[in-house]
Amino acid sequence: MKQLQTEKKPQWCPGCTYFADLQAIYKAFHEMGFDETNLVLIGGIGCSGRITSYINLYTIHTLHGRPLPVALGFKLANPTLNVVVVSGDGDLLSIGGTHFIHTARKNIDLTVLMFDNFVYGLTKGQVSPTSPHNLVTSTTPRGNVDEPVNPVSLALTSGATFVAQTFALDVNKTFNIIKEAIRHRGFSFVNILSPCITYYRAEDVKNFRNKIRDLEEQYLQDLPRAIYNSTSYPYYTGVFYKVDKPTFEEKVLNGHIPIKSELLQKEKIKNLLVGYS
Ligand SMILES: Cc1ncc(C[n+]2csc(CCOP(=O)(O)OP(=O)(O)O)c2C)c(N)n1
Ligand code: SF4
Repeated sequence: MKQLQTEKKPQWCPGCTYFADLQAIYKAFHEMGFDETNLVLIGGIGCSGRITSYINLYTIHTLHGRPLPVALGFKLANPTLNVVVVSGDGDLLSIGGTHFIHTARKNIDLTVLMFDNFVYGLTKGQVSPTSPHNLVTSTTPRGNVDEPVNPVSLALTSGATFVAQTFALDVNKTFNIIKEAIRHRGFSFVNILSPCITYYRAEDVKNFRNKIRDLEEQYLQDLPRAIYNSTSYPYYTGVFYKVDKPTFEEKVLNGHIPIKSELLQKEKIKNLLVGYS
């Protein structure tokens, strides 16, 4: 697993829940045998997107809100690649919100791991689309007047074919769900509840475990039931929905691989990148 770690020390606040998310990702990538030839990791902009600097694979730190179009480009150029996106609730549901809906709707074979910390962390705690109603933030000093977006409901109603939710500090559960999400053929979304310990109400973070309960779902193909479960509070963690449907790239590429297979060899990829470092 050490080989997956870069020399950079994560620039996150001490005790940030993202450290737990990163551990789960390291474990999943290690167990699934990912290296430079079979996985690309795309990050958005935010504390969450910084993860691209901490994983020793080919990664791209994109523009704010745009990790999904970049991921789509990779997947269409080379559908044999595993393409994983990691970003925050602001990046994916605010500035990148329409990309989220349309990428899910097209059932593109990507895995999106959203670090849901309920605020904009990097820019110092502004309100985000998942901030709870009444939350006091730097931009809502008298409390958030809006109702939050429910990321699990949004993914389900947008057409995602694998939808799950976990809690950052349950590293093993997150690890297992990440593996399942990556193995799923189609758009998979995992909302990792990762409260920001610096800008989210501190008492909430300490008590967060009381706000979750396990979802022992047996009816994974029942969309109305999954949507109903997604609205429950305390939050359910587990897999809400999982169905098999043709992916966008299967439909448009019909088995054609635009990038020739010899380019997938490790040494050749390295040669290709000489000059771009
Ligand atoms: C086009 C553009 N608008 C705004 C910003 C400033 N900005 C950087 S990160 C960010 C929000 C980050 O919040 P989130 O996606 O929830 O990630 P977190 O830092 O909480 O992990 C914003 C507004 C930017 N970099 N680019
Ligand atoms: S601001 Fe919040 S999300 Fe960002 S590193 Fe600090 S604790 Fe983590």
